[in-house]
Amino acid sequence: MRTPLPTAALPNANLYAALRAGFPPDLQAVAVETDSGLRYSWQDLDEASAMLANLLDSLHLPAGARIAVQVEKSVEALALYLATLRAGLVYLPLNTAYQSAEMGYFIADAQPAVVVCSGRNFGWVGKLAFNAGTAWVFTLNDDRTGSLLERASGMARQHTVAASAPDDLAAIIYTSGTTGRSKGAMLSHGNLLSNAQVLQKAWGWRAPAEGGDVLIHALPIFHVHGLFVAIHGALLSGSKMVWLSRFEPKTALRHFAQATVFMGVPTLYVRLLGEPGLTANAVRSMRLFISGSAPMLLETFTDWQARTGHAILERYGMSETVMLTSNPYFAEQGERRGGTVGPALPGVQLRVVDDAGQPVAGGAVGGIQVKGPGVFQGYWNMPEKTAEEFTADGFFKTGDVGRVDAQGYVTIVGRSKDLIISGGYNVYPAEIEGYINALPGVAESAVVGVPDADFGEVGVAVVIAKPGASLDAAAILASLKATLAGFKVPKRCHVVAELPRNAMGKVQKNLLRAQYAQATQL
Ligand code: MLC
Ligand code: AMP
Repeated sequence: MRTPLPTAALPNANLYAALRAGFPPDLQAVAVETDSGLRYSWQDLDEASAMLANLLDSLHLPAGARIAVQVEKSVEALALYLATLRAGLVYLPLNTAYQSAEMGYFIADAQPAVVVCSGRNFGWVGKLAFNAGTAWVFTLNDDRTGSLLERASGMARQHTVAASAPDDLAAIIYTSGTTGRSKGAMLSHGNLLSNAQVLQKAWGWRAPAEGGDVLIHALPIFHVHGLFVAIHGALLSGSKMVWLSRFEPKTALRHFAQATVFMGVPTLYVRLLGEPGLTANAVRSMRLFISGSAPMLLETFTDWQARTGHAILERYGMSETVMLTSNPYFAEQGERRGGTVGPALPGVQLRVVDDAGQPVAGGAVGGIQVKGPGVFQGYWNMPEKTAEEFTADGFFKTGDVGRVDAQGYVTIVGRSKDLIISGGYNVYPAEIEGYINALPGVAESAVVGVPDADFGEVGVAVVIAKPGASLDAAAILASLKATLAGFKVPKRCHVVAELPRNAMGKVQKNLLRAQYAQATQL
């Protein structure tokens, strides 16, 4: 057996330590500029996160304690994320669209020691948290107010970064499940840092000494794309971020003139293409447009190229694995091919298997399985579910279906998991069906995804009434809207007499998808 090294001799694997090392020498330079005109220097980020980390330290939380955060996008929320890392605690971001039932589940499941919510939600979120045994509930608003900042204001501006091992948890990201129960993907400092370093190289992030990059950050900061891929990329390379509180195409377009990198889900590109001002001249300072989180239509890729002269770089990833593949950035590494997500990133092993789990030959279509340094530590509190999702030889089953060509380019052709990806948000039909089935008068329901020009895909609910009951489609949607995050609510609802079934009695969702693809609301 190897003799373990004394901890002091090991380099600190804490992600914040690596991000901090990427800050530029001039700490007075602007690190983040917001769409409301605020400017934060690198020193501001360092000090704000130190003060918040000192506040977290002062609570004497046990190792591995979760800090659950449901707040609007702000630079202070970014500082809270960094503070959680540097205090060695576990960050648990939650979509601001989640309502009481959804938040209740996450809080009960994750048992966070601290919950941070916006002041206007304190009444209901605080109640859920205190009932679940959470000791501390703070508020944080997007106008630099709230009890969290009040408490942190008295704290020291210096903080020693906690010592973390590569496998120590840094974050838990909840992803919905095919059974309707959300699962918390546990990501370690090592998972996140290794991926950030690979992407830094692959996408040619430029340090200030090399001319620097400016990232337009237009995504929400409660998912992997906006929180990890975008923020880590910018911080690790000491690049300025232009921080948009929400995506609005005209605002983003205006900022393209002073920026170099943009990241978006396909819907953002579709909406930008709707702007007549999107021209090659408008993006002349930009060097890289990245898309991911959902499939991008080839038409969007080619339209973008025609309008701007840029080939969008499409990459593929998951909450459970961080980024897995990327089209090449550097021309000498190959062309950027629309409709593909590029080859596996360095360090990622990616294989395509048939239904029996055997690797397919000759570029055939099958299930995508992956292994690599970004692959998560398992689902929070769900060891059986974790075991189910890994093969005996340690590959993670992504649930995505695709093929790999002779040059290693991966094309995603579908999903074996029953999942709708709408505007970059995942919606699991099983969860929505569960809520619909619980409504009075409903016998059964099926939710399917159909193509949508804006969101890529949207949900459609098909519902059967109990004998003698009469159902109103609009009322069903209204009930869902009162309960669930808005993006999960199907855009249309049809009340029908029966659902198509196969010989086994299983609902044939492919037939429903075809039937309702073009239908208008009933
Ligand atoms: C909002 N709505 C949506 C929706 N977003 N419906 C379906 N899908 C969505 N994505 C609802 C609203 O509740 C509202 O309902 C109505 O649609 C119109 O909203 P909107 O004003 O058009 O929406 P907007 O606020 O502009 O938001 C659209 C968006 C946003 C595309 C900007 O959805 C977004 O930021 N998406 C990015 C998601 C993301 O970051 N994903 C990364 C996941 S990480 P109503 O009824 O109130 O009118 C991941 C891993 C990886 O997947 O590889 O990156
Ligand atoms: P999430 O659970 O939110 O992390 O979503 C991960 C899923 O998003 C993946 O399993 C894919 O189905 C999908 N995804 C991410 N990037 C892409 C992409 N570039 N093209 C197609 N699907 C993608």
